[in-house]
Amino acid sequence: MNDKQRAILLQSSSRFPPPPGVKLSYGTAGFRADASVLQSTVFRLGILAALRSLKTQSVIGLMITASHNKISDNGVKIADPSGGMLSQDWEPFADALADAPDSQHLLQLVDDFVKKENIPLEGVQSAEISLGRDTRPTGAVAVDMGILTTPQLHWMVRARNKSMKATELEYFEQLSNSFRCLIDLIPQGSAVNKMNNKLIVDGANGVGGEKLELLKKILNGLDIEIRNSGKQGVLNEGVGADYVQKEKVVPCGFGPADVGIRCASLDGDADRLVYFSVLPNANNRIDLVDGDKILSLFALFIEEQLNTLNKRDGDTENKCYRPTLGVVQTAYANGASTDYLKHSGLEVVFTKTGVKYLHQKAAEYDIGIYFEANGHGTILFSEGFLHWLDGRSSELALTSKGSGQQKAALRLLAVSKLINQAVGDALSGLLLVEAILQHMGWSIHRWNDLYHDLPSRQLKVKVVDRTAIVTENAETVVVSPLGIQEAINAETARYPRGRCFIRPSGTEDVVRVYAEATTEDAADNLANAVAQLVDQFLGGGT
Ligand code: G16
Repeated sequence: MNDKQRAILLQSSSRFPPPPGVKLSYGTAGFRADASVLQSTVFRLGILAALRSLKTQSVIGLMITASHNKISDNGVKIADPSGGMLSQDWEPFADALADAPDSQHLLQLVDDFVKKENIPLEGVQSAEISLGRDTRPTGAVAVDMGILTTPQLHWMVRARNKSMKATELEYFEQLSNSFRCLIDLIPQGSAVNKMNNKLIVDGANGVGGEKLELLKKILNGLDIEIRNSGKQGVLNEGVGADYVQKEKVVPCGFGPADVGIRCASLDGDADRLVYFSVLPNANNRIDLVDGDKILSLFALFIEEQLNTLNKRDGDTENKCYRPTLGVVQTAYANGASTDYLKHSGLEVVFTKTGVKYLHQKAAEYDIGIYFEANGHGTILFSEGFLHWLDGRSSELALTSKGSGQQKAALRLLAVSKLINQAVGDALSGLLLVEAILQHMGWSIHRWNDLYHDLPSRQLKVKVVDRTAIVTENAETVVVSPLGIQEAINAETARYPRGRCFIRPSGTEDVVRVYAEATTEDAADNLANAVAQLVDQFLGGGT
């Protein structure tokens, strides 16, 4: 298994710990017990089903039933490729999986079994499981929504739980309608026609490019060319938002012919978005417009609308409502972006890396804008503010239709529908960026000039045990191992405007090093020096 597979297995299995003191066996016809103790078993048999499917390169069945047992029981069993019962020589593995005391043992078991059985985990062929259940109340309904971007699934779950229609068509319609609304609200005489309308999108050879092709068909007002949409090329290899942001070079399929054109890059599941422009005569180097700058653009636009909406113009004070507006970043945010946002009068707060932390923090505001530098982010609107905005907008439609205030209210409502309220979404983020650039009449260069990034460098260091690193203060200070933070501080102090931190990755078996300084050489040297410190304190891994 690779690091990502291990991390996913560890993280997901820790959500379904086995109940203490319960020992289960695959038995006569699968696992069977009181339904209340079966969660971890069903989860683990799902793993077995996937492995069996990969091993046999066939469809495998998973049936949730306790057959003739009483209603409070439930069970789970496998149907083999022939349609018959699970081959008996896999039953001991099923038992061992079910009884593994914790996630680490489970991981070890799976790892050993995959090696012993020579199961291809990295092949192009993915597992296919047919899932069935009987009528027991403890059987969950699984609806396979098919191939989707991660944010589409999050959007659908949210919509479904709000009793809204939640198909891909509704998702696309909501995005295209709210985008159209923002475009229609662009003030007459804005510099819109002066900007280059063409956008080229790198789809990371993943699902995002495929979905953008579909969305594009119902969009008006955008000239989008999609490359790396997965028909050729390998997912995330030399392409995609992570590659572009970390390496700061063009993705495959882009080159000197694209100089001057606005370009964007999605990641493999389309929850990250970065923009870039190809530099002339620069050996494939790019001007990166990262998540921090997307955040800055969004914050600027939202502030502009709030200011317009709250212009007094004879209104009584109680018609003005100043929502709380907060901006959430992580330690990876470029120092120049934080300075810019603070100088613009915005409240900036920091959390640990991970969308789950940023999202939670942003939800504390009426309008919370969060972005990681890597392009993960969105804008959250509180229900209370949206309710007020809806009312205010209807009122303005009666009293001052067509006024700047009414348009500002309509723009904010459109943003709340365009931008994915469930999770960061590269497709909806891209449409909002495009709408705002048209509104401002800005080229990518004008946008990029909002502030100038401090040069930065990110490195990965392999160590024996990355969990030995314990951090505090939104991952800016290492409290264990003792002494390493002092050593990092001493190194950082050698560079003007130097800033550096280390943290254990939560998705790969590495320690991440981030450094920034006033020149590229200084940022590189600082990152390299601190990477060596990590190596000294934590020992090189294999
Ligand atoms: C995930 C998380 C992001 C995080 C990234 C890197 O992204 O959703 O919030 O920034 O991993 O995390 P780490 O530095 O801990 O490895 P993705 O795009 O892989 O889902």
